[in-house]
Order: sequence, then structure tokens, then C-alpha cells
Amino acid sequence: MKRFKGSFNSKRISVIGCGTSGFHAALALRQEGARVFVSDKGEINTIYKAELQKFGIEFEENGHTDKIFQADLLVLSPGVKLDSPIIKRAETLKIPYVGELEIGYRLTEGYYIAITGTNGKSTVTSLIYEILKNGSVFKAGNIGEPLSKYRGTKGTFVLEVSSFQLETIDAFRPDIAAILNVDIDHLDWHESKEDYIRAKSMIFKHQKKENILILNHDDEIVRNMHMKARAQIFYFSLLHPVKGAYLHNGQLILDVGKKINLLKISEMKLKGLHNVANVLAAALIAYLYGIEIDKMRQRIKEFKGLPHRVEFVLEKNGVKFYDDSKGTNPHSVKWALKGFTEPVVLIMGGEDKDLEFHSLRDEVKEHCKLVVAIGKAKEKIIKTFRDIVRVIPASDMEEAVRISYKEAKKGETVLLSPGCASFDMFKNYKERGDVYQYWVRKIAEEN
Ligand code: UMA
Repeated sequence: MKRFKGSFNSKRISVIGCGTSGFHAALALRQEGARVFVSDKGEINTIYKAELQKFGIEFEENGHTDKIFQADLLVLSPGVKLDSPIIKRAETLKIPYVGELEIGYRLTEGYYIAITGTNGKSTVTSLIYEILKNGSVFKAGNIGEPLSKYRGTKGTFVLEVSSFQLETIDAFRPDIAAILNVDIDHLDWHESKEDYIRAKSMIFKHQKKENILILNHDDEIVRNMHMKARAQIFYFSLLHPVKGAYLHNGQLILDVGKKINLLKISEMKLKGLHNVANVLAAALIAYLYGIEIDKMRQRIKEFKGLPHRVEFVLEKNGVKFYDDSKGTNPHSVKWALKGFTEPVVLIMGGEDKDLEFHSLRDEVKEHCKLVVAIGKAKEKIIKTFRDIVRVIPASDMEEAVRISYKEAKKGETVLLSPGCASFDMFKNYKERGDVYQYWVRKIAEEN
């Protein structure tokens, strides 16, 4: 049962932030009969503005005024910080607030599968969606489509949820929740590691014993979360046989009462050990949901993964180029590197998010013949690795790719896995990956 009972009809609701989340929450709430006011600290895009007008929704842009507090409820976009003056004031005025995810949950009906974790959540969400896919299965959340866009829809919702979204739930209770891993990412946002772990744990906070929680047995922080959970727990592991899904001699095995050989690593198109863990998690969820093994096996074999996540670009003169531009923290660089047995030229760097690169030293030492450092984090990368591997700084992506072409020999791999955000040089990780792939292809033609 959803705890958040009251109707939105006639309520005064201020929606803070008008990106995709705020926009869809505003529309959904208006359709529920609420008196919605939208406020954005920046400019609102023209298409959204036209739609808001069409629906008779009042809005303000380029700053939040006190008008937002003339409300019975605040609805927050994921990008609104919980320590912001808005939240402090709302607390003083005793105005309740929830995030967009909660609104979407409240206005849809069905079965909810929610995936969180520092890395791999988009891949796992997409793979589960591909396995389950039929007319009443929907993919939403942090992956791009806010849940509130599905207002009035009944079905199965496969949701990628970020810690930002989880911090502002009220009654959100997934039927199946999964925590893939927890690494100290986003430290520029969350106050501390504990704060970040607490946010991730919110995914099972409202779960009951009939619900299911999937945990990564190989991640100590995640494994120990079972102590606080009420749901039935299943694990996935690359290292040990567990109740759930695990890897044994290159074979992915499901074991929930009876042992099922699912498939071999060599049958997967996805690259990297981290993706084996992702497939184990997705397969376990699909199995517990009730999908037939043969159908699941087929769909896993067909799944090529997502762009910019250790994506194969091309092979030139025996050198393979991979794009892992989505690798925005050291944890994902580590897992990308683990997927290669040949020497790697690693292109790394970007906007420094106060993250520590020391945790990568063992993998860099084992897998890399060279690190090419780019972006604002350049100096930090040089200092962290120069005693174990050669590090060459590059002023932009073109130079980084040119250096890689020069240095990588037949049988070796060039991997862009930045371990940093992209905002110092690019609009987002997609643009960074596209620029990398552009230069990889262009220089291939010259060689
Ligand atoms: N804004 C305010 N006041 C504030 C803060 C923001 O008005 O105090 C405004 C901004 O001016 C802007 C709007 O809010 O106009 C942006 O809202 P938002 O940052 O919440 O972003 P959305 O466009 O609604 O997209 C969000 C997610 N973004 C973030 O969490 C930062 C998207 O995840 C998600 O796909 C989308 O909802 C649908 O659920 C992106 C992301 O980067 C991909 N997520 C992070 C990650 O994966 O690491 C968590």
C-alpha cells in the first residue's frame, strides 16, 4: 500500500526545477486537478513553456521567488539540493516536499523493479527491460524518462533510480529492488560516504517481507545492507556460489532452489567482468519476476550494451579502440580495465569531482602500458600514477587520440575511461564519447 494517500486535486503544488522531471511532474499533477506553479532558477526551454501555458500552468524562470512557498506541497526535481535555502525554508514553514519519482509512483499502477548503484544501473535497467519487453513493460527513471510521464499507466516499470531521486521518496516501495554496488562517487554532492550509503539504502526502506531485494555479495557495503532490510534477499556474485546468481568456471548460474546453467561468458556480447556482474543481476531479477529461461537466455545473448560504456569503436592495425566515456568515476575505470587482458593505453581525466584516484593504482599497474591525461584532473592523474606507469598529458581529445595511435602496438587496446565528469571540456559524457570516436575514426583514415 502506498502511504502517500491524499488526492492532489485542488492542492497548491509548487514544482521546483523545470527540466524533464519537473516538466512531466507539473503536467501530471495538473491533470490530477492540482493548482500547479512551476519555478526554475534558470531559463525554461521554449517547448516546455508553450506546453505549460497550454495546460494553464503558471510558471516563473531565472530565479525562485517566495511564491513557491504559497503551496501545500513542493515537488522537487532530482537536481535540487537538499541543503538548499528552499528546503530549509520549506522545513521552517512546515511545507512537505517530495521528489518527482514519488509523484510518478503515486500516479502509476503496477509492478515496480528499481535498480540503483554507483555503476551499471543503466545497463542492468536496459537489459531487464529487453528481457521483459512486451506492451505493458516500461523503462523509466534516471535513464531518461521521468516516471510521472506515465501518469495513469498500468504495467511493469523497470526503473533506474539515482541516489538524488531516492533521497526524496516518501512511500516508494519497489516490488523488486537491486543495489549493484556503492562507491564513493558524487562526493561533491552528498556530504559524506555515510550520507551516500543512506541514500542508496532508501530503495528498500519501505519494502515489506513479500518484496525482493537483490544485493551484490562481492561488495561489502552492499552485502551488509541485508541487516537493515525486511524484504526477501537474493545475491549475485562473481566470486562465490550464493542464493541467487553467480559465476562459476566461466558459466553464469542461477540458483534459487534449483541450479540452472544460464549461459557462458563467451556467449555474451557485452565486454568486461563488470558486465558479467550486471548480467547476473539482471538475469536474477528477470527469473524472480517469472520470465522463462530460454527467452531470457536468448535476449541476454543478443544484448549489445549501451553506447559509451566500454563500447567497441574499431580496430586499426591490430589495435582495438574502446569508448567508456560513461566511466565518470574511478570505480568504473577499475571495472573497465579488469575486462582487458592485453596492455591498455588509458585516456583518463576531465572535471575533478574531488575523487581519489589512488584506489586505481593496482589496476593501472596491472593493465596499463601508458596513461594519457586530459582535462582539469590532469595534474592529479600525473601525481597519482607517475611512479608506476608512464603518463603523458594531452591538451585536448584530438591530441590524446593521436598520442594513443602513436603509442599503442598491435594486439594492444586504447580505452577512453575518464574516471571524471566531462563538464570542463564537453557538454556531457555523450559528447565526450562522440568526440573521442570522431577522432578515432578520422585518424584511422590517415593511418
Ligand atoms: N533547477 C532549479 N533549482 C535548483 C536546481 C535545479 O530550478 O535548485 C533547475 C535547473 O535550472 C534545470 C532543471 O532544474 O532547468 C534541471 O533539473 P534536474 O537537474 O533535476 O534534471 P532533469 O532534467 O529533470 O533530469 C533528471 C536527472 N538529472 C539529474 O539527476 C541531475 C536525469 O539524470 C534523469 O534522466 C531525468 O531526471 C529523468 O529522470 C541525468 C543524470 O545525470 C542523466 N543523473 C545523475 C547520474 O546519472 O549520475 C544522477
